[in-house]
Amino acid sequence: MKHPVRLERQNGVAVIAIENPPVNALSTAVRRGILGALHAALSDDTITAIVIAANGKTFPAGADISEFGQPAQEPSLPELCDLIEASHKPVLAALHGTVLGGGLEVAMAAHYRVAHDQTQLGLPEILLGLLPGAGGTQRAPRLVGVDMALDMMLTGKPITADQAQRIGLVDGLAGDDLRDVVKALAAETREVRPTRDQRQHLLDGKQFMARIAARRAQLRPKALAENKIVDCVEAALLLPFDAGRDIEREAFTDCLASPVSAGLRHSFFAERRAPKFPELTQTGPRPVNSGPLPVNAVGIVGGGLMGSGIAIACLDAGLPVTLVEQGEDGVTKALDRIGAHYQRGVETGRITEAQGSAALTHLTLTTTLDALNAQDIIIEALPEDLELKQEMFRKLGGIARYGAVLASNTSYQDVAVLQQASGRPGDVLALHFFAPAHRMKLVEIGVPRNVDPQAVVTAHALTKMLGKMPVRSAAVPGFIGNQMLVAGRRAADRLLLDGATPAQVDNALRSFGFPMGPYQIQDMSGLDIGWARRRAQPEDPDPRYLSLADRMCEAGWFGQKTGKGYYVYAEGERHGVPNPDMLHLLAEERRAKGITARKFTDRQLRDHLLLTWVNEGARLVGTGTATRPSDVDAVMVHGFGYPRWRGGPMLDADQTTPFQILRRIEILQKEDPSLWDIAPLLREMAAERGKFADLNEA
Ligand code: 3H9
Repeated sequence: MKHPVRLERQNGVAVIAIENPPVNALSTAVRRGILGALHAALSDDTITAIVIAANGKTFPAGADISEFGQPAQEPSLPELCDLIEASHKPVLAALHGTVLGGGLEVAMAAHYRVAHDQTQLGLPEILLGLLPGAGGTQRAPRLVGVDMALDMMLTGKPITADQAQRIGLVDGLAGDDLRDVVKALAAETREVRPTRDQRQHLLDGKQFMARIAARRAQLRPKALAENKIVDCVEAALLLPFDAGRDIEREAFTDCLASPVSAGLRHSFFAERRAPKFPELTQTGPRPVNSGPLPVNAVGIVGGGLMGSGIAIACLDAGLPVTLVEQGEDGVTKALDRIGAHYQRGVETGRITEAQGSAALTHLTLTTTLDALNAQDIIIEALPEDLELKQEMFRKLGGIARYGAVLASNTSYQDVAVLQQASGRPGDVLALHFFAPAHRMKLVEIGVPRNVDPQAVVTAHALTKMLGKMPVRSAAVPGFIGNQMLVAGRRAADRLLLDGATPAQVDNALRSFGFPMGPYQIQDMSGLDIGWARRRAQPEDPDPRYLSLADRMCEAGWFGQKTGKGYYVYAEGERHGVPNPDMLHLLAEERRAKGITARKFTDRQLRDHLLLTWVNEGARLVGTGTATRPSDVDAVMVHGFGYPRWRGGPMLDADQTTPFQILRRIEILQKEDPSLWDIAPLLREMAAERGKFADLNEA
């Protein structure tokens, strides 16, 4: 492997150049390289000053997150930063790109900092449930003052180079000649300026403590990293530098060991792993008719909620959209819906009037399907009716240009049927947007057998252009997300049958960190949707099938839209109180099935659902529907509000161990055999004492 740090000497200046793509993370090899280069520069009498710089797109964007949790390797980043600061020769940092976390801590340990004018600088450790652990909590307040230091650490938001210069975080700015500018400056610099000795922001102790007290009062007592950050910054004032840094070290270790950090770090990598489709290593996107991008024009069929949302996502990305609706009425409704979205944006100040109008100029609404003869990709967003969709794919197969990708936004129809209907199976796949499509990041790409990999890469490229997170799923009905959802709902219904109430289940999941419970969500999206689907399918023969939702729909209770569902809603209210008539129906159904209601604790309810998701996730990975366990987690987090800081059910399974999970499911299986069909992969994992994480990189 190429050495990730090089030392160059020129005119008495030593340049320590870091090269560890993609983001120059401060891995063990990089830290060792910097240390070696530093020693060499310090012991070379011809060298009067040292520059730390990086090749590639950025100065280090932080410590190497993938090394966290592994045994610590020398030199640690805090030690390295201390050595840089203690250098008897001036050290200057040449900053560009995204100077984040440990990268900024290295820069703050240097004596002088010059940044390219487009640099972003930040301390985003909090987004990983951590705090700056390489002296950042001690050096930042000394350089920029208590308020700015706390802002950067508690929000994790980067600041611009201009701002950094204004607040004194960097000493100067440069353009593309950054490296030369810093080298020239270094050649003239003789004085060292350790940050630890800077005291101007610590002089007014009373004011400093008042700011600390104010911030502390705003924090939730349980927010570990946030509270530790404030403690450490307080220590920067009250204690000598080394003592403050020791406190920081301990706090960092505590945060690193916390489940919240484990969950957030897992999510960080899961989100970056999910878009890695095998097709991307095989081929590129389809050739386009004209235009510089992999997708230059989009067609959409159907302007309902989903179609309009997808159109908005495309328009926001600057893509021309041709949307086909049935009849003038359909066109008007779609235009109203999309127009209202931009109008709201203008009213709330999210966009300017000019931006709203500009987006709409890229929209063509028509009733003529033939208008879709030149687009690079056509997305069908019709109601979930297989015959309707089949008919549409038959037509699109004849209309779409040669090489166009035909995508269905179906949630649970069989894509193979649509492939066949189109007469061009290699062009057809599913693009399953989550609602509202213009806001939700997640898009499942349902990849059917015998689709052309180029079509998959084109669909993937579109999702990236829209700023979405694509997750690959085999094109089986329900993909990953809806299969997880259905499994969870079925398990939740069993809990109702056995004695829980919808409000109890909802509360249990909310206290776990979900924004809403499953029954609240069903009330919000409309109970009639699931009802229509169930009626189109053969009846569930399971004697323990809960027909409560069907009975409610028969009574005309569709949730919020009818004011009554699992909850009853006062006019215009989104929060309801449990529907007593629903509870009555539930009690009746239990009686009819001879079930005596029992009591559940929140924890039992939650565990039951978690075990269900793990089992279903293992099944989806085992059958190849999901590429890897962390994709299941990414879908749960970004599709269904599973708390991101918990990582997802598959991480949870690893933390509990698959072996323990299996034991617990086996106990539940004895009580309710028809609910639990144990996934073979879970059994394998348990037998091998393995972890799902082992499959993530495979
Ligand atoms: C820290 O520094 C702790 C210290 O205070 C104390 C230590 C004692 N490590 O996001 P992208 C990989 S905590 C390892 O797609 P972009 C990423 O996985 C750290 N890997 O690109 C991906 O890999 P792959 C504080 C990292 O251009 C590739 O780089 N720093 C790291 O959209 C490209 O990433 C942070 O929290 C890392 N630190 O965005 C910054 N960072 O290609 C975290 C990235 O195999 N990083 N990777 O999938 C970011 O915010 C964004 O990656 C960044 C680039 C803005 C830098």
